[in-house]
Amino acid sequence: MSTRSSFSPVTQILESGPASASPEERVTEEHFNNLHASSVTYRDLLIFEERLKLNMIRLKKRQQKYEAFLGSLVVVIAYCAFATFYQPSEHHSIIMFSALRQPLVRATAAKRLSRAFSAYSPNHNAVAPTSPKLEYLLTETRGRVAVVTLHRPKALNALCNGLFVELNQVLREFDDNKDIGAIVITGSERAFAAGADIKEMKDRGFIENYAEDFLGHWTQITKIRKPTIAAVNGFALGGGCELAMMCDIIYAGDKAVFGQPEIKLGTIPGAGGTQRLVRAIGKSKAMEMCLTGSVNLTAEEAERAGLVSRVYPADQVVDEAIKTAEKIGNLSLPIVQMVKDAINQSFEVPLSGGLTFERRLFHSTFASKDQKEGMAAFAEKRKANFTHN
Ligand code: CO8
Repeated sequence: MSTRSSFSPVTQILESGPASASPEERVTEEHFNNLHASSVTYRDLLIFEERLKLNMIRLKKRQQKYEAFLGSLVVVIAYCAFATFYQPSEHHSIIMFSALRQPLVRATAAKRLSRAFSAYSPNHNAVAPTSPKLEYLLTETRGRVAVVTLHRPKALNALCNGLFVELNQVLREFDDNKDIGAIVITGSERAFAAGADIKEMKDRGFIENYAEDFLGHWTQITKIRKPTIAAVNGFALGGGCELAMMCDIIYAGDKAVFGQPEIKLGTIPGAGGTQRLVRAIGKSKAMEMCLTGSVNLTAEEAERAGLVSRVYPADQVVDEAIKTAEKIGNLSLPIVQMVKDAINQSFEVPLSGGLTFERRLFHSTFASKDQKEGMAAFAEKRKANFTHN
């Protein structure tokens, strides 16, 4: 993600110059508003966060300066009041000047004063509550495309429970969001995901796994009704390979590696490695990968075998996935969902049942406004304007 080359106007604003005090460089309400714009990238958010931190430091320094000034004023006023009633000696003057040199005294005096005033001033600094922060994911939207980045760099995006809980949550949110038409899931250049978190699960027992349906919530991804595209760079091992296979389309960076090494840990794939992989690449290759745990597929091999639909240079794969997601996202959403349903049905039922299911859905598309619009646009030689109805 960090290598994406196209930066939005927000990035350009935020990147212009050092974090000094000039008004154009400060984070303003306009920048916040821009952050909702479709052109915002993950990089924008990182820069934005950085700029916010710098602004906070600057504000803190300014606050300290004001406090010091106010504190000095309090000390001088107190000294003047004292001098009005008593004859100040040289000793008193020395005490006052040394008090002025102590930031703590000045700040305390200022705080007392400001606390006294604050009871009368409006609460203009109140900030609206923000949504809870994601610990393991980064998310962004580009037009009708949502991009979810697995972000647990120190553990090669190992899929710990917390990561999957967050993933399910954000995918559900994007699935419910009518402004989103397709979702891209990606990781880092080094790892899409190096599998389930081995350290987290190593001491678990059978009874608790069975009783709690351990990792059963992973399958929620397959319930997402909008198209999902996995943009895979680096390791996609074990649960990482299975996560990619739960997506509708897989694009791979040229250095991607797909594997099912579970057998080397004394266990077996548990989220589709022995099922989806067979359907994707056939029995012999799937057996070889799962039985040895060490025969992995390179990106090119994965493409040849049909696991991956396209391979791109590592730094382009996310952009290419987003482009495809944009294409899909601009088509009629209900019709897109019908295609997804029909293709997924082919994994579940015999051919005759699948064909009947497909024909019924085909018939039903004629009840949609988008079918009327799509066919009218073709007849009138213009671009269709789908309204997702
Ligand atoms: N779990 C936990 N931590 C991991 C994992 C993982 N799967 N993979 C990597 N890490 C951590 C390492 O422990 C290391 O952490 P630290 O620095 O604290 O020691 C850090 O990531 C970097 O890893 P390495 O130093 O090992 O990096 P290398 O470049 O030397 O090696 C590899 C990279 C080859 C990817 C290596 O890390 C590796 O072999 N990882 C394990 C791969 C694996 O076996 N995956 C399968 C896991 S089991 C699984 O996925 C079952 C899924 C079942 C789903 C069931 C759903 C119902």
